[in-house]
Amino acid sequence: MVCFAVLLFHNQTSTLTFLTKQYYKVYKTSIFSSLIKEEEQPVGEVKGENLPGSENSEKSKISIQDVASMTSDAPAYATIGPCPDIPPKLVGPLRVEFDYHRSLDKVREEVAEPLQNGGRFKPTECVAQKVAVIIPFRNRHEHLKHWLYYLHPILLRQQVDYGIYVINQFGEGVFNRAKLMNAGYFEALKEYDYDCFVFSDVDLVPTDDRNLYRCFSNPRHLAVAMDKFGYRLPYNTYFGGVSSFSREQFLRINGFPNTYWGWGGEDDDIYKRVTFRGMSVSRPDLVIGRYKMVRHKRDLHNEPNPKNPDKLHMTHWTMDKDGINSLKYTVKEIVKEKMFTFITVDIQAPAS
Ligand SMILES: [Mn+2]
Repeated sequence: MVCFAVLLFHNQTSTLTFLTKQYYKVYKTSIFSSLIKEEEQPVGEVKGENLPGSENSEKSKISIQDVASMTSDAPAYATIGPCPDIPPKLVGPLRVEFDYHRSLDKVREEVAEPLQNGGRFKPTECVAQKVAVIIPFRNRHEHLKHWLYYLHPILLRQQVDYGIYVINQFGEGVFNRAKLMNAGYFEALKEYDYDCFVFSDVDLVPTDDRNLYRCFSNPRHLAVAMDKFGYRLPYNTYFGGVSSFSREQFLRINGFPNTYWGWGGEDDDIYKRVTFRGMSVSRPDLVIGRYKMVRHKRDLHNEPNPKNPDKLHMTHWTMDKDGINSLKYTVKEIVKEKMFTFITVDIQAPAS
């Protein structure tokens, strides 16, 4: 059944791939040209997206000669094509174990060699999506080392032009996951022209490298089958753990809410933003979308906030005012490690 679905998907998208390849060479700064098209159609029309048959797809009908002449000033783009939709070096299911003897030094020895400082990597064999991986963080160094140990090799095999941004909440005030992710979006963009943003909890490791850390034609929820929920969604509209947004998709929902202090609710708010803006949620299947979570006690200063569930009734009215257009934070420190960029931000957290 899975094979059949893959074949079907492949057939449907093969002509489109050809068109978008040419399009990519000509309009190489366009982000949508490098988004992975899916079998499902978006609920609403995504502005600027060049789906086959749309008026804009006329732009794609450009001859090879035109492409060559238009890109003659950029030989790097003219000689290598976009990375394939299905990366060739994937291995599928992975064995993931959180060995507490694993040290950060040992992880660095094993996985850091191909990386640029700050946890950066760019494939040389093809033009990849530019992906910023944003990790909201505080006092979870133990988890981060496991995350880095597994994710760097996976991201290398997935052929992404990526950077790892650990966004560390300054101080001991109440934690705010979504506001940290908003700050991470801005901080990553200060550094590189990213066109895709993967937001991941630090304790979640995918156990199948076919779960692509990229952007798709709709916002994507990646953590669909976590071990702690018995390898299925806890509820249909669950959007927690790991997700990806193209820059356009993120802007379209005004980013994430800044006002969910403490544990809970912000992921449901984000899901609502996506549907209120006429987009649907893309997901891998329950086999590819498996995750292991590092077991841990609940964090200090991140108690479930009883006010958060009530706020969800207001998302429709508040999302245009509460988001990246109202975000306020200050950067306290930026530290470049070999395997990640560690950015400490003051998000004006209330005392707990
Ligand atoms: Mn957790």
